Amino acid sequence: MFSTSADPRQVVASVTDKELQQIGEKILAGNRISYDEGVILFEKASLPFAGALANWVREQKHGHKTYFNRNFHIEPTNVCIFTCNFCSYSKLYAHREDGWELSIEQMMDIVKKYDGKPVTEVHIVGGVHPKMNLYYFVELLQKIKAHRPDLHIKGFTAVELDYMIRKAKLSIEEGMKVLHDAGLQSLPGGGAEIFHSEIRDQICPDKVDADGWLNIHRAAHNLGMHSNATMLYGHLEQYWHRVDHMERLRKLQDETGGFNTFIPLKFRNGDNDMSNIPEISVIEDMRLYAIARLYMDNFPHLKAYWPMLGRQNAQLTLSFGVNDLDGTIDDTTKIYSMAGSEEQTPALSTAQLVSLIKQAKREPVERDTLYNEIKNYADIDVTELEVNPLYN
Ligand code: V47
Ligand code: SF4
Repeated sequence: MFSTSADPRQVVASVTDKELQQIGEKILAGNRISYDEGVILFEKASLPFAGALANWVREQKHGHKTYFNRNFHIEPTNVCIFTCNFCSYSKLYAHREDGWELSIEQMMDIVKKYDGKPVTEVHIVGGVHPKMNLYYFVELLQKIKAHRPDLHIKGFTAVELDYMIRKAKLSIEEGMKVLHDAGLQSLPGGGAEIFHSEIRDQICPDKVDADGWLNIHRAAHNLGMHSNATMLYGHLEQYWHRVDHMERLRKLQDETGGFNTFIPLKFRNGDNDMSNIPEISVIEDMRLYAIARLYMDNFPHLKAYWPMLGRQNAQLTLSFGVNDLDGTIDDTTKIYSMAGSEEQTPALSTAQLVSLIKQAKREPVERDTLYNEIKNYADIDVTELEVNPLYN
């Protein structure tokens, strides 16, 4: 139905660099590329080369399907005991009067705002508040589930989980079980940043380390939960740090199979302690998405988070391996607007998301958190959606 790309066989056959040609042939034969080959791709692959291959892989896996969901976020607090240098969002506990701290009742009011609306997921992520403990969130999870049992709860980064579980003096396995029993169904991918200590020690020295992050996701997968994984790129890291990060995730995925989606997050430099670092170019963004699609062969999905990239660049990623654009969000997150994203009030109606995907000549499919298909919009006229209040 749709096609945007060059024939990858021709692109590989005509490349003059022998190393790149061998890597391209390996990918076209369906074989996994190595760590060294990942680094070579970052060092040498042009955007058309990486893009043609990534688009081919994407179409092998998903055809033209591009997934999104109908979701909203709850950000319980932006008060945080940690001091990640890239964070534009958090306030230290000593300055908590400049931030927000939502009570269970206030968070339930947000959930109730969506009564009767066809959202399928609530995404709960915030700062690490020293007074919001595991049992506070157990109560929140139980209340959300009692109010709306069909709403899938995807919540808490490994950073928040590590702190609340350790503070409750439970093992990671015990803590995850308590939260799962209370209604937590999936984990978002945040807090991964860059795993390698050479970079992690410079950008977020005090929060959970790579092994801690991976252990929490392993424990969730062992309980039958699914999760996502992010990578914060485009700051101090070198190419090999990115490949090292992806390699650790790929290994865990080989072991558990519990990851749904890999989400590269572009570093935005607005109003944080790393504002002196320039943001990288859109060409480098697209190369990164393409190479991530080629490297993360056991991750079913690659997501571009549109509130962070902006709508137009998110559309562009659909030609470079991406097959998921997250959700409608409904202006319920502040993390990226505070870091300088173009999207100051991130909200898209279903009709807007569908037409954004159609403009990129892809097939919009609404999914739930676990990628069960809810509705395929390929043959639905966008103007029909615009007049139906259920899609606005
Ligand atoms: O871990 C913070 C990132 C993450 C900045 O799993 C920044 O579906 C760029 O994890 N520039 C939290 N990024 C958000 C997150 C997430 C978002 C959307 C979907 C999912 C999912 C997960 O936000 C943090 C950090 O990597 N972040 N500050 C910044 N200045
Ligand atoms: Fe806290 Fe998360 Fe910001 Fe780090 S990125 S300071 S853990 S809110």
